[in-house]
Amino acid sequence: MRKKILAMLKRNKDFFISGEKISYELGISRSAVWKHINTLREEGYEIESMPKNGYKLLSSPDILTLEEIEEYLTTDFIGRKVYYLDSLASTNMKAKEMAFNEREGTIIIAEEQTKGKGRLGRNWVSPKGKGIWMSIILKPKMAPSEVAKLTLIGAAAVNEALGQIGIGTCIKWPNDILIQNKKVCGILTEMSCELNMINYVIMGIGINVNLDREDFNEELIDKATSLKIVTGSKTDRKRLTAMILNHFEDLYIPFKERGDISKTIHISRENSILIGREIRIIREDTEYIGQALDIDDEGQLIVKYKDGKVEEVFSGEVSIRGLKGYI
Ligand code: BTX
Repeated sequence: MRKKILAMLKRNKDFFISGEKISYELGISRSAVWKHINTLREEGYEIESMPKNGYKLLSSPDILTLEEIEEYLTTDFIGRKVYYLDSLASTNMKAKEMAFNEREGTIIIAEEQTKGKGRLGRNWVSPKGKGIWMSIILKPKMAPSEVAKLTLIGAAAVNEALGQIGIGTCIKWPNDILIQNKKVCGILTEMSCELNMINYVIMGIGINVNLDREDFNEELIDKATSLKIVTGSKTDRKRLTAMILNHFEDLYIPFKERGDISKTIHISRENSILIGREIRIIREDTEYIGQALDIDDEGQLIVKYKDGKVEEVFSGEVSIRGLKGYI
């Protein structure tokens, strides 16, 4: 019922809607309407009430529920079901617990993560209410070896969404988005599979939206940034969340249906921070130095080593760093 009242208020945004009308249309008493209005106020919705005119929605809280993001969503199935939680250890961990019973496209979003995960057991700083910390459950029917390409789709989607709101970014193949050489977004793709079949894939996306410098510790401040630090103002997390999901679905559908990843590869190449640069490739404990030449049509990084040998590097197996510290 709370949902229906909120939907009515949103439909009539900027106008008063009488308590009588709400109670009549939803078949509940005026006092029940009042109770729900108060619950909404406790959640942060600013609702004006006037004895003769009824209720008017003045503003909505900065939260990432489906109700808040759906007005910007243009997707068919990505993000059409949202689990929104105040705090979680990690949205990827939660998504893995739920994935078997959830349909493709369901997302888990948390306002904070207390044990946010990066790749290879690293951590991901995820303070409350300031970022977009979300995981998308995917169930593509393809060989497990294809999954690395999904990370590129995630990165391309974030790059496109940020471009749409006027923020230029670079993609550090395969899973980071950088602004001014600092990491603003990381992607962690995890999967459960049989020999030839994927059970599910979890695409975890973490974006530093409205984090302040103080949110990063000393170690991170030189290599991490946020949209707020870069632009000097707050970014609307709801709209950005929806835009990422919109772009993700646009890039994911051709890949899932026809194996077509060409648009993603184009975006990855055009915005690559690595192509043309000297890089360090870290494979297990060994470091190699080479030059990133290109990203091929399969999404692999083509590297030329000092001895002239050219190799295609598969994303799952390496970490990449700039020659002079972090890129
Ligand atoms: P990564 O292993 O490439 O990056 C992790 C490294 O990045 C850390 O070791 C640290 O140096 C640095 N780092 C930690 N937190 C931040 C931050 N907020 N901003 C910039 N740099 C940071 C990247 O792994 C993949 C991250 C995925 C995060 C999402 S959030 C939603 C989902 N749930 C979950 O637990 N993880 C994913």
